Amino acid sequence: MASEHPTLAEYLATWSGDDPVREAVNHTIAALAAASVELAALIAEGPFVRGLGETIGDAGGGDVKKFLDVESHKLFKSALERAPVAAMGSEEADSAEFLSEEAQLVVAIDPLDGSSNIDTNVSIGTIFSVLPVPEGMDADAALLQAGREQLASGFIVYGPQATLVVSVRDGTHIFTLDPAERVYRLTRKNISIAANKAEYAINASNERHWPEAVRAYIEDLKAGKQGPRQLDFNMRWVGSLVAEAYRIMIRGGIFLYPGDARKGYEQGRLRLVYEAIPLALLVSEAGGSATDGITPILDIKPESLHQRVSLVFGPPAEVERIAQYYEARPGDGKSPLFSDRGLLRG
Ligand code: FDP
Repeated sequence: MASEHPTLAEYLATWSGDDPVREAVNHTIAALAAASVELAALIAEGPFVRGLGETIGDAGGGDVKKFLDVESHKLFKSALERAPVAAMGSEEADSAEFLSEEAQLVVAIDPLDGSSNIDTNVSIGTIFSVLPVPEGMDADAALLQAGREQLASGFIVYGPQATLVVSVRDGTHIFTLDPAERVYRLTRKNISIAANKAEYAINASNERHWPEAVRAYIEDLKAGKQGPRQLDFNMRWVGSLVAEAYRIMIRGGIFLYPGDARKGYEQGRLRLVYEAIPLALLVSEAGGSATDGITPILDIKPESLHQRVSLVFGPPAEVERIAQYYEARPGDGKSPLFSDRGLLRG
């Protein structure tokens, strides 16, 4: 088993060698992975843990805070306190938390993604991004660098198996938790997002709020063989970003969570720093693209930790096709072109 499926530790040790920055990235990913093994065990206990999916407060912006959100945050924070990490930005905290002053890395993390699925026994996850602290830059500012600066990113899906999808910018790889030994083992190397899967993921209940570009694009997919695509498309919506992303990594398809006309959703629902940026690196290392509809996510410099963004990802040709829908309908006022770049604003 060991040679066919090297452990995450073996894989990262070979990758890092004696390079000090790589060694720091290696130790940081190892710390995150170890915490995720503990979290996977807690999630698996489900109803035996009192109040696992209980709502315990308001996370702002229409989101609720659950017991497991808070526990996950604590677990990853304590793991990162023992890693070479100067500061951590967490979806569960208002501002950056400072850890080891001298360290040269920062980590942005969504400790528990898809928390509305906790009680339903559906996959949930953790998403993380590892960034350098450039000379002369404060650690909290380092968390707001554009996604192109990432040294590594990954997500864990707590599903039928616990799986870690990770990139240290040498491709995107999948490690699966070996439950007997409580270690992640490499199960798929260098994944490549399939180009031609006729499957899309979008929360269709928001259709009436969508910008015209998205409505027109989805209409064309729904028209199937009789429509302009001359192909029947299938739809999937799990409601956990990690599960949609994992499916797309494995078999292709396209994901959209566009900004829409609802109050607070003008820039989308998903978080740029904690969700879109780490995912965009994994997608691009797997040969795909991720944009806000038009602009590559990796090119966007965040202005604040909790900033939201429209998110589209999948194979490059399909992502490009969606950009053409946005570009052809600049007058609808809700496309990223108009909300992000302010062309219609005073
Ligand atoms: P959740 O709020 O349950 O954590 O990150 C936010 C997220 O889930 C994503 O995982 C998921 O794709 C999306 O929100 C689901 O949003 P809708 O409820 O609007 O479908």
